[in-house]
Amino acid sequence: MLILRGSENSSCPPNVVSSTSSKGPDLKNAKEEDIKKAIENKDFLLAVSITQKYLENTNNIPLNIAVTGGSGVGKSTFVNAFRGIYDTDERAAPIGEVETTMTPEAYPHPTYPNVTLWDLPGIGTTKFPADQYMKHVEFEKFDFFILVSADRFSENDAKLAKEIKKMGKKLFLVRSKIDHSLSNVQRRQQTEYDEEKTLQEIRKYCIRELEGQGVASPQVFLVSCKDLHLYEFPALQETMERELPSHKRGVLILALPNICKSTINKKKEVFRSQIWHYAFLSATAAAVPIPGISFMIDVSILVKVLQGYLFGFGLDKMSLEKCSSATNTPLDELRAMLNCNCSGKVVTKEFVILMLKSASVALIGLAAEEGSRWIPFIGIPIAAALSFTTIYTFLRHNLNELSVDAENIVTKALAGHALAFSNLRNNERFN
Ligand SMILES: Nc1nc2c(ncn2[C@@H]2O[C@H](COP(=O)(O)OP(=O)(O)OP(=O)(O)O)[C@@H](O)[C@H]2O)c(=O)[nH]1
Ligand SMILES: [Mg+2]
Repeated sequence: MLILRGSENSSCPPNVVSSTSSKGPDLKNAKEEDIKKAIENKDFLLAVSITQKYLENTNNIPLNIAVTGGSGVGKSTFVNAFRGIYDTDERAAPIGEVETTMTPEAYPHPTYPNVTLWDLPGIGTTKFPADQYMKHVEFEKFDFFILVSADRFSENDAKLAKEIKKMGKKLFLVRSKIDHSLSNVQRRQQTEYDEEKTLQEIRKYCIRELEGQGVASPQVFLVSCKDLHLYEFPALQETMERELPSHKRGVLILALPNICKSTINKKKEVFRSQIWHYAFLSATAAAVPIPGISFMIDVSILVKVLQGYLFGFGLDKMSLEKCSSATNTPLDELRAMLNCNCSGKVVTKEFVILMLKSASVALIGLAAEEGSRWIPFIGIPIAAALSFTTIYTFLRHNLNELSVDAENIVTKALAGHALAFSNLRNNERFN
């Protein structure tokens, strides 16, 4: 049976990643010419298999992120927070009073296993000079480095920063535990305390230290892994996105933690840019002269892609349960905020067939309009055009609904977090 390749782990969605085009057929990497030739020769099975191969390749583009820095600065906490994993999760990098690792440890993203965060030993831990350290950790395989410090950037940090840049690798400097530093200053300064001014002073101090040690134009991001949506993690995300080559940008965006509406919107755009590929696959399959094959492919595509949306937006059952306990909101109350039929559900073939049946009337109207745009390229029977438009409009519709649900859940989570945070601050003030 022809199905799209999913994740190794059956609980994970497929890695649906990375084409940046939403304008229509541009299957350059998928050997557009080969597909056209296969279609001209009426070898639709071959066209399906080339398209599937293309999707497999683009969905598995690797992204390797190295996290390094001195001992105890919060590297493992960053690795977990970035992957949206609690420190207590069995997949978490061990935190706190553990023996510091001497070799790079790989931590795959729970939803996108092609994205790996690497917890690297700090340069001071290994006793290697900077150039040997880079060889020791096999620097070539990393797309970029994140160098973390919880206080001043040390001489070792500066040496490593210079070496990373010398090797032509991207480097992002993170000053961690900002929440902790701010609390300390607030306690000391009491009514004189000014958060913005304190943040500026910390940033200037870090930059001065780095420049003093020969690191040219350092940009430092002030981050709290306890509150990723606060301070400068969002700015760090945006800078990473900008500096990555375009074919990896979508990979990064999908792997980002859902900390604000802007992340949800970017994920929606990446998902949206991929829809026509699935619709195209469905259309080509519709032309395969084997009874039932198109339907089998359509349902398989929809199951995989909808699951991908749920996991990507944090609307799968487990993410909602986590959100419920983190925000102290009953699960039913969260569910009542969701409009899309598949939010919070386990998407199965049977479920998709039901969704298709209930959506069919609305879809047919849209199908006629959308279909006419694509028929010339596909150049195959009307059944194929209908298949294309059904998949296309069905996915567009559900993606829109799911992104609204995801925004609502993020808003709820942030409100819950703000409340917990202000209670914590009040408790600190009283103690
Ligand atoms: N308040 C606060 N605590 C943090 C933050 N990041 C890390 N921590 C705490 O700092 C301690 C050390 O964190 P780790 O993530 O284990 O640090 P590490 O750099 O991996 O440590 P080693 O692997 O031993 O080098 C833990 O108790 C974390 O909870 C943060 O942003 N804010
Ligand atoms: Mg660690």
